Amino acid sequence: MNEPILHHYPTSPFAEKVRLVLGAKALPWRSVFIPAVMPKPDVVALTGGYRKTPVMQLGADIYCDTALICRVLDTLQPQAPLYPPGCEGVAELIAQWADQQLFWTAVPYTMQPAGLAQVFGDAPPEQMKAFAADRAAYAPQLRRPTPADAEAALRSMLGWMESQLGHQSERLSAEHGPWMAGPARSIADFACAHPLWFVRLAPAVAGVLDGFPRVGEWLQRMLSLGHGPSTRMKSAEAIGVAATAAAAGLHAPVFVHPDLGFQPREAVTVCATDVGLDPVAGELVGLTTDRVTVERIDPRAGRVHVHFPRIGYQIKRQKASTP
Ligand SMILES: N[C@@H](CCC(=O)N[C@@H](CS)C(=O)NCC(=O)O)C(=O)O
Repeated sequence: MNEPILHHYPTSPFAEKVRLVLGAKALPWRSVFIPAVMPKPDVVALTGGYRKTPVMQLGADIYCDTALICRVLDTLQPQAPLYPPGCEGVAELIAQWADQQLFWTAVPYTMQPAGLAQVFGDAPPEQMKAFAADRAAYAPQLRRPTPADAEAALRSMLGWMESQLGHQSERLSAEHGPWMAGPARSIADFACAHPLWFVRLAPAVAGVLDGFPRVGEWLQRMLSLGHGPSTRMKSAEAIGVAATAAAAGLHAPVFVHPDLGFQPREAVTVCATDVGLDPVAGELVGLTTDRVTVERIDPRAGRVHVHFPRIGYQIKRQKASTP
């Protein structure tokens, strides 16, 4: 089996979500470090424009967004299921909430001045400035909460998680749980863990977690999953892996469902609807109610298939160019 290649950087919370999934599934993987700010030429060679972190690659198939990456990993290694029967629906509902609301609360909370200094370590002021400028352009329309707003919201959310874990522990033995969505560990746990992992990177502000002992114990159990066995790879090598698979015509099977408003091989763009709106242009080769895939040809990576979840992405027909 081809090892999944994860394009990521160490301080990315969404990358931590996937690293913990890889740890839970004990899947060997290849690790490519990418820049935290633009430009990211080797990422864009694979994705065609998508610049968020992380991105997962299997040969010439490029998977964007952790909602899809986690689905693909669960198919690759069904052991330690992320969508256990019986709590799949509630697990997805909690995961969607955590990836949006909890993330956009925990991150601004942590990035207040005292936390920022610790997340960035000894980074020189120019690097901090470059980061601030990059993120301002990345999410221009976003109204960021003040530290006071973020702390109040985070405390409420931690309270909900504490009571959810308390409810579970009445029914479960300590060794099996409690878990966020019920009787088994699920995608909900990984989605709730990564924003709180980020808070813990900054001890100056991490005291907010202290009042929530069940959350603290659960987070410890989640983080002790680790990241599984990984081997470093250079980004140029990963592009070579894509080019080789593309030249052999090796892509995951996809199809365009006929009832979803688009024709196979239509020229389209796909772009996120929240932040990081860089569109990816290509020919539509896959469309279902939960995934969309475009094919594009890159001078270095070759004919790659770039896959996105359907939720949170907009597909647009490309305007035909006038002759
Ligand atoms: N919905 C996306 C969100 C990913 C995301 O927001 N990642 C952050 C880092 S944790 C990001 O891309 N920041 C800008 C960047 O890394 O360039 C997912 O689930 O993968």
